[in-house]
Amino acid sequence: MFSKVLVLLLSMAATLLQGKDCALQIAGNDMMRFDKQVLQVDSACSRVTLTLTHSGQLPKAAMGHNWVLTKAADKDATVAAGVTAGPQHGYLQQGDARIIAATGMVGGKEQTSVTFSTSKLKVGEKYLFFCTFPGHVGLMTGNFLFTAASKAKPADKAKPANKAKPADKAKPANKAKPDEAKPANEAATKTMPSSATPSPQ
Ligand SMILES: [Cu+2]
Repeated sequence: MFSKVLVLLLSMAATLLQGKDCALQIAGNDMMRFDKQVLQVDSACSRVTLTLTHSGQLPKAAMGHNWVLTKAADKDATVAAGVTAGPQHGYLQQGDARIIAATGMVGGKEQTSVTFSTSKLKVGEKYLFFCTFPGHVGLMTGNFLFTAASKAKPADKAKPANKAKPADKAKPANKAKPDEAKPANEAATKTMPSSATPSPQ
């Protein structure tokens, strides 16, 4: 009994030291789209597990998706190298150091996941996630935000209150422009029953 409590306490302490495990979910469909354009974790997450679900029906060979994370600046080269690597390597260059994390390719109704450490990520750096299946990156790219852990924020740094704007900087009143006077009967005749006598000019 006592030892169980001890083990529990130790594991809690270990968790505190290691930071927490965080989870992200994303899905890709048959329309070549991810269901999220932005994914975010904060620096309190020491490990992240990303689960990719293919919500469509099409097979991997036709509409495969993966989820790859790199610095924004590394995206294009990573995709190009992946396409060259070909389907036998899941459209990823093996040992590509630019890749921070990547899942395998999935087809319709399949699911996969990858767990990665956030130790290489820097708050403030721009990261992108994308699919390296040929032709997909244009539509299947999103922002990956790695943000500073949210410690109890100092109560809203006194935002400048939304000052009511000085009441309508006297817009020039809509002066009825004399020259716009439409021919009076044009609009009227449209709604007028045909039997009605047009008003005399
Ligand atoms: Cu894809």
